[in-house]
Amino acid sequence: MNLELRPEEVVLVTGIGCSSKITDYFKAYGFHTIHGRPLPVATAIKIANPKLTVIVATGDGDGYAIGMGHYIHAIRRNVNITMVVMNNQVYGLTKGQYSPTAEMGFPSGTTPEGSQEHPIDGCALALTAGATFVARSFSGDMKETVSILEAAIRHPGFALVDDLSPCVTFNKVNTYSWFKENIRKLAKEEYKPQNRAKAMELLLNSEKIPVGLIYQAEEPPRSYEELILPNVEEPLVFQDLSPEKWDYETIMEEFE
Ligand SMILES: Cc1ncc(C[n+]2csc(CCOP(=O)(O)OP(=O)(O)O)c2C)c(N)n1
Ligand SMILES: [Mg+2]
Repeated sequence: MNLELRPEEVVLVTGIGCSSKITDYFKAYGFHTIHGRPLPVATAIKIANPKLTVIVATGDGDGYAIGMGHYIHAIRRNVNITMVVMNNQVYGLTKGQYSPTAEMGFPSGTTPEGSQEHPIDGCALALTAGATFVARSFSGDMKETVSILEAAIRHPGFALVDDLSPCVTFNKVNTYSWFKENIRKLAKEEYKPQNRAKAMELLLNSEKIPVGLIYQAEEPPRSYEELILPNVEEPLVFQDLSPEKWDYETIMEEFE
């Protein structure tokens, strides 16, 4: 990647899962949190020090099942972080139970006769919650994945990358060769990702799974930390937030 970021400028925040173990292999700050909770921790880190590049790495179970409440709300808050969901359509760490992205009919330990639940699409949910950057990558295409991750990290606002990452141990249906047959790489000449409604239509109506940049707002609004912090140029710890600086009279005028 060409981001020219030093390890001490980056924090990787993960939950629990095979995917979330990535903090152990990543040369930067890492916070391996608890199941489904990397987003609130990442939000707090970004607010405490907006100069840091904060990346959440998670799984489809961690991010879209137990973490789903945080998902929608972190997106609508538009915290300037990148979330990468390693979507293998199973709970890999706990030995292959079906997840919210598992296809209808998917056989697993907890669904021996096939899942009878409809899968969710993390990209479509992110679009409806107001995300200003939504992409889908395929881990079998390293070059494209790297370029999508780079664009996501550069994006000023919440960025989602749903990375199709086959689990070679517990998902014998959605394999690398299955994806090669079933994805459609978005060509820059034929698809323009600046329209939210068109992006939704693409996700809902494509026969094959669209892979690439699905939506990016041309003029993203100010991020959550820019809206709530007096100064995003230095960490909160160096800012003078002492009560004597507060202007009580102006604050009280609101309640008169
Ligand atoms: C509160 C809580 N509930 C359940 C678990 C058990 N558990 C650990 S990882 C996991 C699912 C992981 O799936 P995913 O996020 O898709 O990661 P993967 O291993 O597939 O990469 C579950 C249910 C837990 N650790 N904590
Ligand atoms: Mg998983």
